[in-house]
Parts: sequence; C-alpha cells; structure tokens
Amino acid sequence: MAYLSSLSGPSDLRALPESALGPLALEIRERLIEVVGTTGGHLGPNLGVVELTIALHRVFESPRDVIIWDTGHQSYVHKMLTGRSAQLTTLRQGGGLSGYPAQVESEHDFVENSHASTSLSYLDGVAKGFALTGAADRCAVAVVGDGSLTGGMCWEALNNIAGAPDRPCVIVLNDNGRSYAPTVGAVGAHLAALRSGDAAPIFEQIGLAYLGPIDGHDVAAMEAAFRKARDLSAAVVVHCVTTKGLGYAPAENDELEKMHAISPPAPPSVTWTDAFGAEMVSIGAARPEVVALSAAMVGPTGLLPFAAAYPDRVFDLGIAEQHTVTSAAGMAIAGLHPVVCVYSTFLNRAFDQLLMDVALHRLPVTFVLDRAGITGSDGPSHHGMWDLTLLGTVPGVRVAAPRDGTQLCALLHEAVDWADGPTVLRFPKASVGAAIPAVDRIGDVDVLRADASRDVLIVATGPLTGAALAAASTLGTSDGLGVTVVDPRWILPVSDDLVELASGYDTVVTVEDNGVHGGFGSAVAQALRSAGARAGVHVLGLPQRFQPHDARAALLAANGLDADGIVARVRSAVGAVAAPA
Ligand SMILES: Cc1ncc(C[n+]2csc(CCOP(=O)(O)OP(=O)(O)O)c2C)c(N)n1
Repeated sequence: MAYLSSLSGPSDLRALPESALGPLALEIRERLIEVVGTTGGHLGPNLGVVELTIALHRVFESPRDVIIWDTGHQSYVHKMLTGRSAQLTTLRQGGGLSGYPAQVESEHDFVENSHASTSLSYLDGVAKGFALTGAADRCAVAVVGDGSLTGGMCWEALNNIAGAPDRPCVIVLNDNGRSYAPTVGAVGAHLAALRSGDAAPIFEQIGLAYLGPIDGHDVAAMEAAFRKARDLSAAVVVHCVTTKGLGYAPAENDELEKMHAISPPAPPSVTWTDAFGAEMVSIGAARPEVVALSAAMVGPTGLLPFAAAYPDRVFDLGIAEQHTVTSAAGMAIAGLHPVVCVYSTFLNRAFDQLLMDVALHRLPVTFVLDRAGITGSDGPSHHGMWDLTLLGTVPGVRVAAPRDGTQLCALLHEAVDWADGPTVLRFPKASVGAAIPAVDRIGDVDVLRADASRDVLIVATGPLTGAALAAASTLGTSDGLGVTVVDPRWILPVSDDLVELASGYDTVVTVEDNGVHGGFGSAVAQALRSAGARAGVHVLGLPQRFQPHDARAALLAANGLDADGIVARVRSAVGAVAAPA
C-alpha cells in the first residue's frame, strides 16, 4: 500500500505522476476487498468508481470545488483519497467511519443523506449559490449513478439546470447499467443506446453540454474530459461508463446484484425479509389479484421468490417511491391488490402519495415496510424511526407490527384480505427469532403474559415484545410486580379492545422502536385520555434525535429498548425500589 499510505489528501494525489495511478488503483481495490469483506458495506459500487474518483480528485480541488455524491454509498474511495484510508477498517462500526459521506468526518463531505436522486438538486443550488456570491473560481460537481437517474428528483433538477445552461456545473454520470439490478425503463435503455452509439443524447436535446461516453476506468481519458467540462463554464454532463464490482471476480460474477451491498460474515439465519418473501409466494398462489411493487429494491425487499414464481406480477419502477405508490393506487383502481415493498425510511419520500392518492381514495394497497425501527450500520438516514409518526396522521390506514414469523404470515393475510383502504406491515432488519405464543386473545389483542395483580400493563410492539416479556419476568421475580404483557398486533389506529384493557391499569408502558413523538405510545396515551382512563402512559421509544450507525442490538440497548432498559423504566414508573441482586 505504498502509494495509498503516502496520501494524506487530494493535493498528494494531484502530485503523483501518471505512472503511479495504475498501481494506486490496484492498492485501493485490494484494500476495499479486504476491509469491506469484513465490515460489510457497498463493495460493488466502490470497486466500480476507483478510477473515476481518482480522476475527479485530480482535476477538481475539493473542498474549494464542491463534489456531491448521489446517495453516497459509493464514497469509500473518496474517503480513502481524502485522508481516511487508515480508518477504513472501522467502516460502519459504532464510532467508526460512516458508510456514507459524513460532515463530521471531513471537510470534503458536503452531503450525507443516502436517500437517492438528490444530488442534482444540491448541485443546482450550489451552482446558483456560487453564481450569486461571485464564487466563479469554485466548481460544483455531482456524481450520479444511472440507477439514481431514474428518480424523479433528478429530472426536476435537470429541468432547472438545463433551463439555465450557461450556469456552470458538472454532472458526472456514473453509468454501470445497474441500480441493484439492471436499471429499468427508458432511462436505462437510452443510456445503453448512448453506450453503443445508437442515439443522440437526450441531455444535449434539452440544452446541456454532453461529453462521452468515456471509459470510466481510463483515468487519463476522464481527467481530460473533466478538465474540458470544467473549462466549458456551462452546465455539462460527463458520461462515464464503468463496471460495477470491477477487479473482484465474485462481485463481477454476481449476476443478481454485483455485490451491491454485502453483510459481514455471520451464521445463517432466517430474516424477516426471508420470511415475508416466502409467504408472498403462497399468497400469490391463492390470490391472483395480488401484485408486488418495488422502487428498485426487488431483491433487498425479499421479492425474488415471488418474482420467480410470478414474473408478470412483480414491478420494479426504478428509484421512484412517489411514483410507485401512486402507480399502486392505479393498480388498485383497476382491481388488483398491490403490495408495495419499501424500506421504512424510503416511505418518507411517498408520504403525500400514501395520504392523498391511496388513503383518501380508501384503496386496498398493502405497504410492507422492511428495515422499520433501528436498522444498524447504515446510520441516521436508514433507521426506520418515522413511519409510525407519519402513518398515525393518515386517516383510515391500518398498521400492524408482527412480533414473530407466525404473526407476520397471519397479519400479511389479514392485510391483503382488507378491502377498505391501505394496510401497512412493519418489521426490522433482523433475524425473525423464535415464535412467541399468546396465552389469550382479546379482540385483536394478543395477551402474552397475564398476571392477576394489575400493577403494570406493558403494551409491546413487533419484535420488541421479546424484550418486554423478559423485562416482565424480571420485574415479577425481583420486584414482586404483577406485569401483564400484550401485543396489539394491529397497532394503529389504537383499538377499542386495547383502550378497554388498559383502562384497568394505573401504569401502562408502551414499547416501540419509532421516534417517541407521535408514534404508537403517543397514540395510546391520547386514546386513553379521550376515554377518560386513569392510567399514566409511559412511552418507551427512540428519542427524537438522528441515531448513529451501530449494531441494532447496541442501539436498542443504548436507547433503553432492551430488557434491562424496560425494567429500569418500569421501576421508575411505579416508583419501585430495585430489589437487591
Ligand atoms: C430513495 C432511495 N430509494 C432506494 C435506495 C436504495 N438504493 C441504494 S443504492 C441504490 C442503487 C443505486 O444505483 P446507482 O445510482 O446506479 O449507483 P450504483 O450503485 O450502480 O453505483 C438503491 C436503489 C436509496 N438509497 N434511496
């Protein structure tokens, strides 16, 4: 790693002779493969941008020039070239380097959102800002993938950027032909036609300058193109053609996803995603009207078995959550029952579409929110800690949080049976765990543990019921408290059965891994107040702060959402003195 370890920042890179760049690229790839193989992360995308990132940092002078990475999952090489190579081993670990650009890490990181397709809007704003403040010596540059270019925000931004083509900015299009999967639709087809020289660039037709297609693994060619783009002093697209996973055979040979995102080595287990994916196949067999939709995440949301069984009934709409949700509404109007599979955090994108285009029309669309709650190593933007707050404001939506695999299947069936408006299921990125049987059911509410003495009622949601039961057991044996634990299954709107049950308690504790503001517990508290119940409701959830990247278990514990944390909160709620160990 002689070259790599000699670089403390981009100026060192600019000082290297051209002959050093090939060996440097090899060193970077070697380190990526070694480190990301252990930490997990976005291996394929970063292997594909090694030369592109070298060329960018040799031509543009960050941080004077502002380089914006769309999504940011492909910024590991940028991190290595901006002084963070030694820390790469801490990638995505608690306290270590983020898997996305992060302002706290470096003055070279401007944008850290990790939600796709925003870069051209940032670019438009930065370019306007430079123009208005007279910063003519500074360049605004965005790197956007062909997958991210399927997102509507990119086209809203291009409408403005190409509408003022004399305002300088550089769009580096990193075209590897893929999102996770091959890029869908007309954007993918047009870029393929440009690669083979069979089309006139749409970018030119709408007013942008266009350079390319350029071999995105030829540093000298890209440096020349970037210089030309910079010197044009106009809005310009540089079309670089790269190979995702280049230089690592297992990634290049991975036909499904080119090792887009890999997990650290771990013992095999059945995840919530797997369990959902398997049940969708049987639902598909029984119900021909059920179709599945995904915004460029067919594999990651567990839909591959459904896609294999019913290829005509699965739709990848591109990185286009807003469009996906309203398109699902259209399918429901046409008599289908769409199941929209999306990560919880990306549902934020399509809130208005869910509210107005689905719920207002009482359309039968089921939303399956993977990665709900604490997600782990992807960090602040990926934790699914907002969905219950948003969903709680949507009239007529029913939300379920299965506690185990059996409930996941049961609730999914109940969801696709529901014809009067949207339904939502939420589950985390985790192993599905052992079944948690009910001892009783009151209406829709499962009773998981019933104590005759009514000191405390714990209302747990989803997989946190396991921790709630462990806490109840400790509180029973160590503190002599009578603790009943229930799982409402359908958690929003708060059911009358739950309100009636909770009315018999002075102390009600709710447990959820959503933000505490406006989530499940807050809805329970409001429902009990409206019913004139005497109970004090103690809401256990995530504080309304962006959560860092770390393992799910570590973050749940840090936020008091493990068994010990629940015990401590219940003790303080009932004013009990902890029994000696
Ligand atoms: C709004 C949103 N939806 C979905 C994702 C998940 N996601 C992360 S990267 C990615 C594919 C990006 O493809 P592309 O921009 O071509 O970059 P590449 O990985 O191919 O370099 C997707 C769908 C996301 N980050 N943001």
